[in-house]
Amino acid sequence: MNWSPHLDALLGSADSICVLTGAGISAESGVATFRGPDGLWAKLKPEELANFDAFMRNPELVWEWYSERKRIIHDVAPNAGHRALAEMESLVRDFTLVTQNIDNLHRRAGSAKVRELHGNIERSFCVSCGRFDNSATVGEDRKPPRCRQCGGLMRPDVVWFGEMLPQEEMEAAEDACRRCELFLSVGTSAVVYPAAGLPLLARASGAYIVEVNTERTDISSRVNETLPGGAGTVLPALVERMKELRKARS
Ligand code: BJW
Ligand code: ZN
Repeated sequence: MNWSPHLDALLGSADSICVLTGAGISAESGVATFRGPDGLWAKLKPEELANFDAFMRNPELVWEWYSERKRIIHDVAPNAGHRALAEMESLVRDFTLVTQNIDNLHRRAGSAKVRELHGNIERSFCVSCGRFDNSATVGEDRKPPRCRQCGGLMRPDVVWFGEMLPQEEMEAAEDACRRCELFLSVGTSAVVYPAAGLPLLARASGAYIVEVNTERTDISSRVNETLPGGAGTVLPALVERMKELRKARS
């Protein structure tokens, strides 16, 4: 696999790395992406499923859609791309993995320093009193369950359009962008803000930005380097090179 001498040097020396992932990294595990001809939004309208008003209009439909996705996610396994990022974490002093994915596959692959910008499908909370429920059984029914505390509707703990991202996660992601030397944008179309602004923030703060994607995206022309290909192939190659260079250094 080919990359520039500058990226090669950073693979050997960068002390601070931030990675942003999107649905593309889980595609090779069998989880559908959102956009594109085979994406979730090609068949289902986001405005009917991914905002709070849609949920309140038809909680059964939205809950059932998330239950179905939860079943799929439970049945799949992390892939070589997820595993490579878990290994990358162990090679770098200051490492932050920022994900837009709600599928929990990074943690299942062994990543610990994960910031989840759009929530996690494993959790739900009550729209009336805000009580969280992390129990695995919530969501296996077709109907949205009721809160054990107040009887309110439980909703998935994911971030829908028009909703704020979790503040602590977003601030940690922005901090990581400001201090990293190398930033990888992996498997995201980079169209959904504020996440799509992170590579640009990292670039404005002096980082070298590399995009890993099977296609060109909205930010391809604004990154320093693009590595075309699947995350499950490109990321393991980057990590192998990091290990080789860092072993030679120590
Ligand atoms: C591979 C691969 C392989 C495939 N290897 N690569 C106008 C302008 C600017 C902003 C706005 C606007 N109007 C509204 C907004 C704001 C809005 C927004 O950005 N909208 C844009 C779409 C225009 N953002 C929000 O509303 C956010 N909140 C917010 O801004 O709050 C402030 C605010 C509050 C109140 C009022 C106004 C502002 C919230 C965004 C929440 C996004 N939620 C979702 C659903 C999560 C739950 C769920 O999963 O159901 O998050 S939408 C969906 O998109 C999901 C994803 O995380 C997100 C990003 O998608 P992602 O990951 O990039 O996937 P894809 O499918 O798009 O791309 C996959 C990529 O992988 C492709 O490039 C492939 O090529 C690639 N690929 N195989 C490598 N093997
Ligand atoms: Zn409640």
